[in-house]
Amino acid sequence: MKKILIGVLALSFCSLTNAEIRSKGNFNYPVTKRMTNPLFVEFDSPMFESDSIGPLYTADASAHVWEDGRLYVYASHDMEPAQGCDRMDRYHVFSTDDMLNWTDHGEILNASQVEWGCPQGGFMWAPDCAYKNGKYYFYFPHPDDEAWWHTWQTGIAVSDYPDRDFKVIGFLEGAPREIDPCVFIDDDGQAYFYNGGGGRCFGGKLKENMIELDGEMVQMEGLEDFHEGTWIHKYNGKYYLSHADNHPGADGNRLSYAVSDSPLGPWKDMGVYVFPTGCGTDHGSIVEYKGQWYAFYHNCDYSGDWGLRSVCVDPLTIKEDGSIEVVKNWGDPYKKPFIVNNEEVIVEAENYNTGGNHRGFHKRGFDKIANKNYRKDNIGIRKDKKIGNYVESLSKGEWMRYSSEVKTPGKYRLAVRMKNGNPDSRFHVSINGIDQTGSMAPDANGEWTLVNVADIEFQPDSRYLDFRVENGEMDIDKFIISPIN
Ligand code: FUB
Repeated sequence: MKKILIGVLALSFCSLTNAEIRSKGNFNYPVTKRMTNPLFVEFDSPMFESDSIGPLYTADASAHVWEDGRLYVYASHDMEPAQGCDRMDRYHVFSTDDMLNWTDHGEILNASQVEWGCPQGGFMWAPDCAYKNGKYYFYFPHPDDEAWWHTWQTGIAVSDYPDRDFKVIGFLEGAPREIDPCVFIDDDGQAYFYNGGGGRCFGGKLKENMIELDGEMVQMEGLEDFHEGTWIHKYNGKYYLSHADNHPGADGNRLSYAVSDSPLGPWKDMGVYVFPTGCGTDHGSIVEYKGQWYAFYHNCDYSGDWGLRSVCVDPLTIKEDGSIEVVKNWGDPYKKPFIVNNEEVIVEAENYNTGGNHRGFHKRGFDKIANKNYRKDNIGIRKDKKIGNYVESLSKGEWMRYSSEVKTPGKYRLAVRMKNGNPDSRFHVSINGIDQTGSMAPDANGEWTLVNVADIEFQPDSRYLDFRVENGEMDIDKFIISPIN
């Protein structure tokens, strides 16, 4: 019965015009809001197969500056509740002319409009868009069979506009059955197509019509630890290929880049430019807008669920020698960074980093009765007569971040004063987004306890420490970092 209903719904959806789809569920587009990271969550989204509305979760941002002078973001859309990446659908387009006020232009394409698509729908993964000869070409990975993991095609939809009226015209014949399409148009007008995932990255030329390959695609050489998410940009005559690496675990992939004198390589690996965001995947794009370079990427800080991601953007610095600085997305120390210098240092939990575009602290929902006297951007801080200030009920998916300055590198012992009454509670500690402790279970005695966490190596470039709650909830008073003699 459910299948029949979905089929009927899919058919009726196919017969809707784009404008009807865009206004379905009383969503009126375009809608503009002022927002900072994580982007787009303040827009409304229909939830998966439901009339309910939730935050708009987005990933895999492809950012382009088009002829009208606006910066457009083509992103994939994580539908809530997520089931890994299976339910991703209903691409939206966003634009801005000041990087602060963002317009959601609404849905431009969904799986039910892809005639050759997999029967179960969803699986509308990381897209890209290109502009040539007055037309916008939207490339999206989508399987053509139920066995989605090895049946990817690169769908192509075309429009006269950047933000509406896209019509699917088929798929890119002869392209490897891979995810994550990316199109780069060089200064001489030649368009290049790339895709790849699971460790292999392919590239080749597109014909002038943008819908056919010009010759075979070849595997890109010289990339190190390539996972997925190819993006190409050009700077000072050099080609840059950025991509997600294979950094494992809950902390997730990093973004790395490589350079070449040619758009098809061979490439020279240049290292990481976005540390893991705690989200499993990452996928970026790099673009210059109004004289400033920007790095788009995603995290899942807002939802705490790696299947419900949010696009973020931060300024990117390309140095004189052409190398890229690591994107500073960890905020600023509340007053000053903690200094690692061969003596005991106490970091009070309530002094988590402030601001920053990816925020120094994340606790879902606002806490109205917390100790408002302590700091203006106070979230979750309580005062206890004996303990003083502490952070209360840091829960699953929540985290705190502290900037560090390392004057004497080496191994230090980390202990945390915390209170936990839940035997299922788990946490881990990361440096520069990389897990240092593995999943740890604190004492569950319900009393303030000094928990010896781990011996941690601080390097000269250890920029910040994260305390991340994986399960349960706990109160945190302070971190004690002592030299190991
Ligand atoms: O969003 C689905 C997949 O996750 C993308 O295609 C990959 O790049 C990763 O972000």
